Amino acid sequence: MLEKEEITYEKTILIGVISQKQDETKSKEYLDELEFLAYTAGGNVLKRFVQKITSPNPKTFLGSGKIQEVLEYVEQHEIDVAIFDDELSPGQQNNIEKILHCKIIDRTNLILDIFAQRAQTSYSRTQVELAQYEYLLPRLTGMWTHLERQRGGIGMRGPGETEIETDRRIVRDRISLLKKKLASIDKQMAVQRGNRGALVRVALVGYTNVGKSTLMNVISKSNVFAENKLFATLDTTVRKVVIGNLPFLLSDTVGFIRKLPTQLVESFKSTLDEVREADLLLHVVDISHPNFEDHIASVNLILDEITTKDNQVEKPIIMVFNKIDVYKPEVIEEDDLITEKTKSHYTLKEWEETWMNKVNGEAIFISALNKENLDVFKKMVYEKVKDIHVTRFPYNKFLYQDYEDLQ
Ligand SMILES: Nc1nc2c(ncn2[C@@H]2O[C@H](COP(=O)(O)OP(=O)(O)OP(=O)(O)O)[C@@H](O)[C@H]2O)c(=O)[nH]1
Ligand SMILES: [Mg+2]
Repeated sequence: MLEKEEITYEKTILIGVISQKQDETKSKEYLDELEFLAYTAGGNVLKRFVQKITSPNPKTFLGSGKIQEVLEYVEQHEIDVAIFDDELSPGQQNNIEKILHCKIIDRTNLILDIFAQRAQTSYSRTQVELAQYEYLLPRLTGMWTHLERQRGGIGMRGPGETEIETDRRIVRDRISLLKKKLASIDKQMAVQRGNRGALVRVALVGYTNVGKSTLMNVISKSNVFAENKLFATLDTTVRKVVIGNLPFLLSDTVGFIRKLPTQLVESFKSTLDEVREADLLLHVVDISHPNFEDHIASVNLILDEITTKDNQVEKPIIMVFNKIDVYKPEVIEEDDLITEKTKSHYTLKEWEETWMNKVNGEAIFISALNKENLDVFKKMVYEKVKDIHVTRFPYNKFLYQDYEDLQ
């Protein structure tokens, strides 16, 4: 009931808003991302609806005229699912469903659905299931028929409220069971992490689809699943990597996204422990993406959320700008005196200078796919890891030369 096994493309529409916080360009960017998410989940997007609003209608989110327009389209084209970019309250979701008679999904729901499709191991399945139940719990009012099949009709008699209460209890029981199951796996994982000894730990982090797994594969000769869809990776992979003669552990983990559902951050806590406990973070960025600066901000927000909780000292971070092979700035013709230069016209060199200054030189521009600049990247990682390594094994200091002397 909670997960879809195979992808059958469903007829989909997207619904977004233009508001004071979100102008037309932003709204378009968000819907582009939502469309990519929808596609990853198995949706074929036929149309987008956008409404200018100051505040959403508390009952139906959209205004009554707009929702009528959407309804006509849904009926004409036999739409299966309407996806809202914004979070809907349980009430709104219900009301809209009653009007449109198709599946109503919001962004959180969609992301949870993708995670459910992608979860391979019993560990990530448990994490996703927990997040799904936590999303479901406040939405149970009026949704009790949802659980009807599972219960095989027993307890279906009596007034609705009682049934909702029963459902709530079933869901709460399930949540506490899943939490217990996770806690026991977490313990095992913590032991495993402990067994890895004092090797320096490096974690790849970044927005989804930026090339973390691809980079992991090229520098560790491993074979992590990478593809051009969102959230290809859910489970963490850890590999021992040796650069020169210096060994360290490199982990590849789940990608981040704008407004990552809090339920997921919560239930993926131990997957994210890898990030929390890392000595060095490699923050991978897809510089060819028009919104890469927003992506950096979203990632930093999530990193703050998962790392500052334990009052940790700030970790060293290297900003890794990937996909330089497909980066193309917009060009202003020489005789064009009107177009103003914006960031979209920056050359790679200009971006490099900007970022080198912003992060004290801890930035590097590469292509993981074409293996461009990887040697400089390795040198940078080597030097950083070495600095951390020798604080941990001071007697080893003489072992590690400068990267150049190793060649
Ligand atoms: N052009 C180009 N494409 C790249 C580069 N690095 C990765 N890609 C492509 O980008 C897509 C996503 O790569 P992944 O390695 O799966 O990205 P990820 O960050 O692990 O993504 P998630 O696990 O989904 O969060 C794949 O289609 C890769 O082939 C690069 O340097 N240049
Ligand atoms: Mg990946």
